[in-house]
Amino acid sequence: MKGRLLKHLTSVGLICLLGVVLLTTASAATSLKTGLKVFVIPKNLGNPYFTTADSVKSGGALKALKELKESGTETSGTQATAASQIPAIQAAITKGANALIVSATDASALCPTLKQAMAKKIAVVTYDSDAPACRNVFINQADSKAIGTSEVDLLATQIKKTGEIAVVSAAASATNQNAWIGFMKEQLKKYPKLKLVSVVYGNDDPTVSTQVTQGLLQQFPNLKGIISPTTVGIAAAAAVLDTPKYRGKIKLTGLGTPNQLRKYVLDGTIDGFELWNPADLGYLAAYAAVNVASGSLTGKTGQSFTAGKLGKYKVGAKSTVLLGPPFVFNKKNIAKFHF
Ligand code: RAM
Repeated sequence: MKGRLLKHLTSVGLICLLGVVLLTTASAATSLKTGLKVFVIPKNLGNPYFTTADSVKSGGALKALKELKESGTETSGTQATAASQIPAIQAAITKGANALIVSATDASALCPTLKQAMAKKIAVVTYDSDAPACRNVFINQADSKAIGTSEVDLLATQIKKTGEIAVVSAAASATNQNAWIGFMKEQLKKYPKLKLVSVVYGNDDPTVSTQVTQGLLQQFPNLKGIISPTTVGIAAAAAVLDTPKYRGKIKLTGLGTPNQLRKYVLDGTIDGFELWNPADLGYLAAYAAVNVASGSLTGKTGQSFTAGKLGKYKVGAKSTVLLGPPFVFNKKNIAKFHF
């Protein structure tokens, strides 16, 4: 008798549990709208970093949008400039976008257009490079201070804390690079024998980045190190330094992708560089954008949301969500990474 009752109670319990599970899954799924038109707008098209951040194949933003049953489109200009990017944002608004996921080439130049979008109740999420005054939420790849500080520390160790150094950046208007360079300058105060002699801008364009790197080598014959906090810049600078004259003599570090820099790490042009997982950044941004467009996220500090396979994230200060810490790639680990 007791045994039967127990069996009965267990099955009732199981049925209840199943009900609860079904209910929670249903409510989690129905709280997000489907069929939304979401436009992913990187700084520029054709930059492998953004291809990884955005594409279905790598598991980036468009993959997340597919999972959520939204209609996702990647669009931008071919150059990493506001003039090239703004028409793509405007076109997305005209096409009836419900959400925009934007890496800002120039926060102040983009703001009027992004504000127009927000006035139309379009969710605006920035990722990678912020436009703080004109978006709902910013998905930050890594703590800006940690990026700036660690880049300086990496180079300082490589050149024994002494000598002239320079920065090869992206566009002069880029919010992300400018924030990182600001923290680099702070950190340099700890190294009195390191002298930052120049910051040059390659505009996330391979040709311009090559030219400005060559210019640095001519102008500063005693240069000991370069930091390039842009995947386009560091790849171009590495190609310039990959000759017997400079290889290993002028140290290069910064932010790059393993696929673009593998060769230079293996041949000794680069000792170590940093990045995060760009695909995870895009994926997280897409979940945030759909949550904002569905009304379940406003960007208030302390709110949280679930980003599919990445799990739960909390909104921090200034409506910012942090992906995680940067990661250092070197000869020992680069073989494991394929993006
Ligand atoms: C380039 C872009 C991007 C930046 C990376 C590190 O691809 O400038 O905005 O985050 O480098």
